[in-house]
Amino acid sequence: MNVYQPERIRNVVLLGHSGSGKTTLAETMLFETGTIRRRGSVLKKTTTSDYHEIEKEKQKSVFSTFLNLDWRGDKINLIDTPGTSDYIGEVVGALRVADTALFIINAENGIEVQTEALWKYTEEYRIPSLLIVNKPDSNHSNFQKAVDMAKERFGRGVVVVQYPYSEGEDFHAIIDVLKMTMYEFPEEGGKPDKLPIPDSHKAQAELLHNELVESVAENDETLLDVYLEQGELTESQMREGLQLSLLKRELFPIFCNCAARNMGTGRVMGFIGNVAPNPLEANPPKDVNSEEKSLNEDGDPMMFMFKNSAESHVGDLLYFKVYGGSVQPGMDLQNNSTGNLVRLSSLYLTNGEKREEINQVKTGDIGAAVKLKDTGVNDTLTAKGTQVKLEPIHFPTPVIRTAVRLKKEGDEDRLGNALHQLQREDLSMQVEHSQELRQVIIHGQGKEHLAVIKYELQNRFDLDVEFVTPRIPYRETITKAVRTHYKHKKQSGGAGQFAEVNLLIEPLRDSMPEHSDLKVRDVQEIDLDWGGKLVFRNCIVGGVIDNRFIPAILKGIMEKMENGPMSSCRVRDLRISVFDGAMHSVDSNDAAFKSAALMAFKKGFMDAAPKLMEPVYEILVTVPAQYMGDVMSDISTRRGQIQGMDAEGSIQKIKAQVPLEELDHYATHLKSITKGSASYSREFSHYAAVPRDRQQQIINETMALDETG
Ligand SMILES: Nc1nc2c(ncn2[C@@H]2O[C@H](COP(=O)(O)OP(=O)(O)OP(=O)(O)O)[C@@H](O)[C@H]2O)c(=O)[nH]1
Ligand SMILES: [Mg+2]
Repeated sequence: MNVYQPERIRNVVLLGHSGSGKTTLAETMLFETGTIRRRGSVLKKTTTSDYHEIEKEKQKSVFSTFLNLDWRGDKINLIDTPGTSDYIGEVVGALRVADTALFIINAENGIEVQTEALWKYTEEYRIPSLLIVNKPDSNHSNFQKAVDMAKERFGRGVVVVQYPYSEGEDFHAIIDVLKMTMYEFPEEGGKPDKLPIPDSHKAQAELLHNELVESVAENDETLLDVYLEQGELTESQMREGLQLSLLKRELFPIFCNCAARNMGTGRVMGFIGNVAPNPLEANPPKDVNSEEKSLNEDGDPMMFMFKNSAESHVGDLLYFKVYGGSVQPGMDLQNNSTGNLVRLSSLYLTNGEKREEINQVKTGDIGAAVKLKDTGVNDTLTAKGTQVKLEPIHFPTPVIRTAVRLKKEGDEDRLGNALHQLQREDLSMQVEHSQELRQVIIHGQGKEHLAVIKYELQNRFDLDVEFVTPRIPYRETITKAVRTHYKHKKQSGGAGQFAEVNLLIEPLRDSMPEHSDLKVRDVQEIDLDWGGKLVFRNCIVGGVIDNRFIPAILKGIMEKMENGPMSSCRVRDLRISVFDGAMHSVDSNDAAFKSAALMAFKKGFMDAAPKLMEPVYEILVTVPAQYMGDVMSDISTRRGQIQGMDAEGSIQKIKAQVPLEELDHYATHLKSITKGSASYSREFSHYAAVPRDRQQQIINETMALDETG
């Protein structure tokens, strides 16, 4: 493989709803460019792109795959992404380094849900986008419907460049209204014959041609003048105009392809080479301060790590894009996340599973590296002394959680290591080792995402695991103030133990009453690790308890707060004042005061009308208007409270607060009641009292868990 100049590189990401034909199209492109000799298929599990076992099993993509091909001297780095929304983490990394997006639309269904969601990402990332309508050979193909839907959803910028001569089984030719040519394909696909547009299609082709030329002219004043004067634009003027309006996301050309029959990819690759931006022309990346960083091919080397896909026998395989200079094996670069120097060892170009070693990667190009010490996704590596850090990829926050249970004891360390590795590879998942809940909890993007994680744990890491319902981090607090007292006295043989403590325990509020009989000598405001506060006050007068025992008293209280008196849940939001007690000159010590305080607190807490609190999340549901009613009534059955609504075209946004307990299978349920068209995000909001009838039930459940462990 040659080393390419930035001008000859095109970084292209394939996007679209699952099943639209991205992997098939990628395979066809690899075949057409001679990169592979035999064209594999998704159904036969033989594509270059879906090479992971789980992808073969599911017959769909789960991971983003990096391919590279040469089309007439242009190097196309093609990234095939999964179209299932659960695997969005794989897509956002790819979007970060792509300079052009190719949306694949299934001609049977038009614009589908995930395609719309991905479109929003390309808007946000400002990625020039083309659309390819695929599967025109299907008996259910409806090209015009796909075009109409695209115009409706993505705006007037959508323009037809190609359309099928006929649809269904008979499909064999594409009419190109930019070149004003018909491409007719041999039965086995491949290189088409270029023919004049048949009379029966002339009027339609002329109409679309004029629409296209007008759209290009409209977006550029100089071209508009030429067009108005001459009534036409030359091929090079069209190219120039298309290039500009593509980059500015003013135009979104539509092509037609039949990936399965290998018809039409050549023209699309040609268009990418001629019109799509090279990395130097593309919208530049930003650094962590949101400043744009233009690419300097003659400058110092700079590379950004955007994906980690550990491969067997090599360990972490880190994919990178070069944003300045060029990088070579043996170079020492500075990792600006850690400050450490990192030596580059072997560098590769990849075509799915196949890796080819390369001795240089230039500005704008994408490669993969192994054995990079302490380096991971989102790190920027630069020449020594250069401090640039590119903006990290923002992975979506998880919407679903599960607890992992090992079926065999003794595998805990192996599980910990496996999850650590999986997390290095997938930043859209989060792992929480919850001491509080005594569970390892995995947070992910959906049921299928969690299923892939389970598959990896079982098959790649050989761990016998099951996924179980995660516990809820309830909290305990009190609703009234009490004074409590405990005397700890023990006589065992020689030395005894003695301590006596009086506490005032109050619910913590914004404005608290003062007590005329208490003299506050010292206040500690403690932010609890598990949220909420403890205000701890020393109100001892006359030295009835020595100052040196006060920390032991606090320790005793804190110990019980971590393991609440009512249901072993964490306790929060209290004000506790030590106001009296007694000590003994010989028998009092820290241990005695700690025990006395713990017991006093435990007893007082239970007398102070304790209550259980549950975590409440704020959710934001995005849903097409027609499902709005269903989603709202579902939220109310989940004890949810609607906070607000907002409309964005035909899409509604619902904000609500829902207890975590009610969100356990929400992601899956929401999809099922909206035919996959709704999505949601969530974030912790606050703790609220558990309904009375649930409280005792939860206490019984957690107590039972305590016994079984
Ligand atoms: N009739 C017809 N079927 C096609 C065409 N292209 C792809 N398919 C079929 O559509 C199905 C899905 O194709 P894929 O290439 O796996 O789709 P994808 O977009 O990669 O799907 P995800 O990986 O799930 O995102 C497969 O069964 C393909 O054989 C086409 O041009 N015509
Ligand atoms: Mg695929």
